Amino acid sequence: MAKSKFEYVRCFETDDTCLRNCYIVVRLDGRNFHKFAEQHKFTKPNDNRALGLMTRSARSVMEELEDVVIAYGQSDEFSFVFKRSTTWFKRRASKLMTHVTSQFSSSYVFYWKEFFGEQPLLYPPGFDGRVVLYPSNRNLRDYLSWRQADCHINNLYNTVFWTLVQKGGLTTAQAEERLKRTLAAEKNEILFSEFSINYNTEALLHRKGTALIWEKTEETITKRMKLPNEEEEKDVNVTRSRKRVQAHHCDIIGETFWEEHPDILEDDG
Ligand code: DGT
Ligand code: MG
Ligand code: MG
Ligand code: MG
Ligand code: MG
Repeated sequence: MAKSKFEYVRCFETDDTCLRNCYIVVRLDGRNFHKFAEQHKFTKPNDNRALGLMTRSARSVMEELEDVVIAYGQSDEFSFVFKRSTTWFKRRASKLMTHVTSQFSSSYVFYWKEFFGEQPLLYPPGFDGRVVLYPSNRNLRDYLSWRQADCHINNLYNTVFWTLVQKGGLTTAQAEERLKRTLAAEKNEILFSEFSINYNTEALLHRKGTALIWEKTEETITKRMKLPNEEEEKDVNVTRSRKRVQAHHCDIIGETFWEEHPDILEDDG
């Protein structure tokens, strides 16, 4: 095809190919969700409808895009890890990041009703995205551990804070003052001694966040078909193995999760 004289403008595009062998992580985060949560009356400290919608949208990202091996989410954020050998979109950072973020954003709106029913979506939510590369399994696991530790720290704080307000009758200012410079052990102690709440038995979804991974499942379906040597069609059970996105609300910092799911990471080296 003949080139127009305008073709040279392509040369102004920057090369944002992600370094080979690295895991490509795209993390997205809700824009100004402090306000979004207020306006949509999210329950405090955790709103299961909102968390469910985040996870549903992340599932859509994994199902519609290629090569995401694990996704981890908490609060208004989700991280998507592309396998280190992916060649999807020639590893172009902007393509990967924008596809993840737009697929997630449109899904968030598309599935809103499934989680919030008749409560209307008051305005179009937005999400920012960023790309980070991790060259080793250790670095990638430390990244995911960092996000899960963040989930734990925030959830412990928010749980005590809102318990002091909702059950203890403190104002938000008083609760904030009460929690200033307290360590984790002291927060656990407030919950336990004043409200008989054992933090360690609080919902795993809230304490650990959500990890989505691909898992093989055996699926048995009934098919109507004609067998050889038989005249009539018959119902036959057929078992096939399918890969499905499964949600886990568990510790991903320690070894156990990774030992139980050895296919998520590729060997270093
Ligand atoms: P940003 O990300 O800089 O645009 O600003 P925000 O406001 O999104 O800040 P961020 O992402 O650091 O914090 C997430 C906010 O979302 C935080 O204010 C609490 C809110 N949020 C997230 N999940 C829930 C929930 O389940 N319930 C309630 N009530 N609020 C939530
Ligand atoms: Mg922020
Ligand atoms: Mg946010
Ligand atoms: Mg956030
Ligand atoms: Mg196009």
